[in-house]
Amino acid sequence: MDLSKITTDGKAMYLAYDHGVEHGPVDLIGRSIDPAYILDIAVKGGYNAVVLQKGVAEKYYQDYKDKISLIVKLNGKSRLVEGEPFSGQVCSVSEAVDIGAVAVGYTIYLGSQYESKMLAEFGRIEEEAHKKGLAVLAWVYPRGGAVKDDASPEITAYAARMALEMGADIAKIKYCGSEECFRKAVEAAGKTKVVLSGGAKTENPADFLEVVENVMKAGGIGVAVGRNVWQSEKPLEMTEKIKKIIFKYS
Ligand code: FBP
Repeated sequence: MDLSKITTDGKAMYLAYDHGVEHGPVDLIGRSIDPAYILDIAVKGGYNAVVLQKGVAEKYYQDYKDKISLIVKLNGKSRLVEGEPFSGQVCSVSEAVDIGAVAVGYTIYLGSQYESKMLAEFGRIEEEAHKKGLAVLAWVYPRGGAVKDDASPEITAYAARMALEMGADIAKIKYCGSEECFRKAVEAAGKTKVVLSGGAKTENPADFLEVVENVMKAGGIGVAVGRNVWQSEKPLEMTEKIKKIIFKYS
């Protein structure tokens, strides 16, 4: 799969903004409630792509379509539902193409009681997206009653491997605490590239930058970051710092 529309020199920096679905407006502090604010950061910051749900993409992306690539997230769930996590498809691949997407994303909750439904749905999406020439990103998050430690080295490598086995071009996984642990996940992902899923904003920005550094040293190709950038008072400064780390590994 040609990833040139969503990478630079094999490296990737994505601005994730699907939190309105996953977490609700509580995350969208201050100006970040406005999708145009985020799209401006994505363009000015030189991100490889922005990640949006279809509604925001339909209403806001058209003004930016010549300036930045779009990854449409095809499934989603709110944080309000209790019990085993399931995130069902809410947007088709064709709809994503019509909105202007060059890639699609889908979350698989590895270990959930509903894992098989998500894997089956992901499989259909992956087939159609690849036939249409779109790259496929798998958010693989270990979650549910069967998952005792969602950041253990073993489960993180399992998440990365699942992305490879399912045909994803890029695995978006959480940090497992060290460069060494992340390297094992990157190894497990084989030819599937690995990006870091940012996580909650750290109190000290340097802590997040250290994670990015470790991810790159471990062989990751970059980050899909949300809150650590757009919840920052200086999102473009933060972007520059992240970019410097990622692209020094080119
Ligand atoms: P952040 O960098 O803000 O963590 O964004 C990454 C992301 O995967 C988003 O795409 C998604 O909305 C959110 O995290 C989901 O996080 P979780 O399911 O862990 O609450």
